[in-house]
Amino acid sequence: MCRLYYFIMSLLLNFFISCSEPNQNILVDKLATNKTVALFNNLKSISASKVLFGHQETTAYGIGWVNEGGKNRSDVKSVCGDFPAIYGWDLGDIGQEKNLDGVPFNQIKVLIRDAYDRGGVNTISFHQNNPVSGGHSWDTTRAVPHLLPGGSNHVDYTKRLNLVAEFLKDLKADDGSFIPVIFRPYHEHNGDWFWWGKGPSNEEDFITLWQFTVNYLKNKKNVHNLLYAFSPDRSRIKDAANPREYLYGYPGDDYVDIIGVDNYFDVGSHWNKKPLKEQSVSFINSLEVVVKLAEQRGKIAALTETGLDKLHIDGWWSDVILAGINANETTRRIAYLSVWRNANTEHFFVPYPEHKSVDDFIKFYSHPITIFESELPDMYKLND
Ligand code: BMA
Repeated sequence: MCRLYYFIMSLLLNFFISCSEPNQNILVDKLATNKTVALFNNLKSISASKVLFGHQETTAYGIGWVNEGGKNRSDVKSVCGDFPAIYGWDLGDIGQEKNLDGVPFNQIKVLIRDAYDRGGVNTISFHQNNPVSGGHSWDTTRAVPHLLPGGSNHVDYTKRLNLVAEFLKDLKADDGSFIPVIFRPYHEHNGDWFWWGKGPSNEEDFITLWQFTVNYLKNKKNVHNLLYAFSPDRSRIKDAANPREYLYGYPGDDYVDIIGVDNYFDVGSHWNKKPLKEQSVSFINSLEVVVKLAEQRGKIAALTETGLDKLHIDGWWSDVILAGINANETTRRIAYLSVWRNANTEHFFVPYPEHKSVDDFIKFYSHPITIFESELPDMYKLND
């Protein structure tokens, strides 16, 4: 009995010592750069009490303007005076001059670096063209098995990954170090709308593709500035409170740093026929589930995409999004939320000057739980 007691105590003690050891690299990439490890640690510690706000392609264009180089502008900054803390980008159409939304890749590199220099955090998604048909991401021609080792398009796929690696390794800070990036390559994979999704691909092949991609980037191409984010889509999860459904296609703890969810569905989407009050319960459930799944695995939880296109619900920032993330001790522990792009007046997710939701957005911005760029601590410093 006594020996068992000491055995259990020593196990517990070792567990607590290993948890408190500073700067342990528990990332997917054991060779991740110090700044990448620091970004993970800082996101984790900040998530205990704050939520970072993000916006897709925020400094590339907005309503009524397109950045052609020079001073950074952002609709977020125009309405609240601060940049978002998280900057979303996309590598769709890599190999061409501009990405799928018309932003030149060379400009994306500059804007990523500008964001980093100001202390912001960059995340990159990949609306990747269908490598088999040559169509866009939404072309569901069967592709995934052909990209795997031995498949007819495998070599082409590695060539595409070489372009991705080249892009990521071009992201250099003034001191010559690589700029860390949250990479989110195959998002919403439990939906059937992308060629890598459920239906066009089976789960096993999807997992093999994810694992191959991660191993190729880090082991073959020596890309060591990435945190890997996994993000199923809430609309294809029947029960928002059921953790098992979020893990469809989960490639394993060795392949994921950030467990997220894309949730437009519970925040006023026209696809969701339930009243907003009921949606809000599911929204809270979805945040609770990702926080728990992430914490059980030592990962970071995030609301990797959300938003209300055209912001047509009055008070949406306070009553829907803020109310959800600030609902309880658990929901507050998501590290960040990111909303989609401001393409034009028919497709936008943050207010622009004079839009009717500006005041409400400022309430969201001013709330103590939300963090914008100027409030960030040094996200790239290793603390001991
Ligand atoms: C979608 C829309 C499209 C865009 C795509 C990739 O949600 O915004 O217009 O091309 O994302 O950014």
